[in-house]
Amino acid sequence: MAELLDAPVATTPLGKGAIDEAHPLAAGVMSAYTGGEMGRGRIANGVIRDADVVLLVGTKTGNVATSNWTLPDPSCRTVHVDVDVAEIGRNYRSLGVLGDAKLRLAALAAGLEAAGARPATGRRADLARDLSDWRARIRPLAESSARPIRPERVLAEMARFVDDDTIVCADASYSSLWAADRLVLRRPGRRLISARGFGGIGWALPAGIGAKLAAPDKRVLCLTGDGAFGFVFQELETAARYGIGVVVVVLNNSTFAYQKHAEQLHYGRSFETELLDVDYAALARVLRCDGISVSDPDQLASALGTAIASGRPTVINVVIDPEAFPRSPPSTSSGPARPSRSPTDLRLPRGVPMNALRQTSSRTAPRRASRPHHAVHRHRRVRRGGVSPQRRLHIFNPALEHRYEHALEAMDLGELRQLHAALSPLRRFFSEVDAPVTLKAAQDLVGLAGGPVRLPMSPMTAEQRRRLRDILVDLGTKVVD
Ligand SMILES: Cc1ncc(C[n+]2csc(CCOP(=O)(O)OP(=O)(O)O)c2C)c(N)n1
Ligand SMILES: [Mg+2]
Repeated sequence: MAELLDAPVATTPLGKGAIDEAHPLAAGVMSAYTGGEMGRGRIANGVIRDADVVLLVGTKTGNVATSNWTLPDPSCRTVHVDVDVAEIGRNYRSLGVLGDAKLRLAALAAGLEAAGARPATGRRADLARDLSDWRARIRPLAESSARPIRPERVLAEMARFVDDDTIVCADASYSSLWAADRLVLRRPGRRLISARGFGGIGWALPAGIGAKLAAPDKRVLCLTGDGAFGFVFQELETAARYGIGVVVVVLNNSTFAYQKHAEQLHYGRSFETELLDVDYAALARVLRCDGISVSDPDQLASALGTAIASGRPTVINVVIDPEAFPRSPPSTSSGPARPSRSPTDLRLPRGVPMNALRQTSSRTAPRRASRPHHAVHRHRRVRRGGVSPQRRLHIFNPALEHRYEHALEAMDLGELRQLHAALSPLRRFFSEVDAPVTLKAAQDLVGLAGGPVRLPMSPMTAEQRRRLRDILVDLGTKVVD
């Protein structure tokens, strides 16, 4: 069907492998996680963002895959093919096609063909150009000789060993983000298994052992962080005891890095996220497996080759750069720049005409340079005072929002810390009126489209309302009826 229409195909992280990822119409893995500055997912996200119609196939349209329900844009027309009726229309108002994806796609393709559908021209060329631009952009990192080793280089080396029969088990945290974005699965099929959903760390090794037992003839590679591996490395003894030949690549940055970055992002600092530089290859040998430690990127290929050829359970401990991560903000599911679907229950100052607000729609427009003010549209919910429930307010703060977007895009933690600090007068104020707010709530209040917020407010005095208004005005928040 994609070929019939010349329509690019993006997959979700869990849908990776639904099509040959080297196909000229394969746009890669869309998501909040893969769409960072250097991600191939940026191409996939762009394809979905720019589409006028999106065909959703067998997807639960979760927050990660859809970048918090901004991709596709909710105003974009969608057709949703799914075997589960509950999925259709759950997050996107779609034209539903209930049934088995394979059968329904075949029927749709036949219908389109009969209706004389012709391929759009130029889509393949656009994708090819985007892909080659992206390759050129990441080449310095993918080929980097830096020490400590860049994870982009590890993934590039690993990708060479991922053939059509390889199963890759990627742990939660950055490992699964790297794997989803950088490995190219040719033969369609689900061969990247990752701990999405709950994202519990310590997953890759047990999953790899299970995969190898289920498919002994397949090559099984596990990709894990050092912190995650610390949860489960004792299972190496199990692998040795049963002779289960999994190869575990440990991206060892001596850090719970994702956790560290998430804490810095949300709280401005992190706690207990540094680890010692443990050599997990030595540990593997103690647990009766093989172990190879690599700190020179040029030895990655031979280490992988040796481990795979041996057929023995082997750990490759790769000393990677602790400052390197896939440039997209960790845990965007709770990050500051995201839409909200829950009501904001909040009483705000008179004058700035905000009383109790219910957020009915939010920032759903995709990030485009040409996008107008991302005003947050809110319906006023009357509590008292007889204000029309139909009245709409727009609260926005383009200057701060611009800075936030930029800082998130670049993962500029210093700038994010400063932005968080800028919100502290607001948070102090709410503490004083005995209604402490979270950072996210404060972001929402100043006109950044924050996540779900519920603020139980005690009534404010006129003086308090005035102070709150001054703080908001100082922060550059604009409120328009
Ligand atoms: C069971 C469980 N505990 C805690 C977390 C929270 N968490 C998410 S990522 C992460 C850090 C993982 O560190 P590591 O495995 O070294 O990977 P890195 O981020 O350094 O690549 C933690 C603690 C989780 N997802 N699952
Ligand atoms: Mg780590």
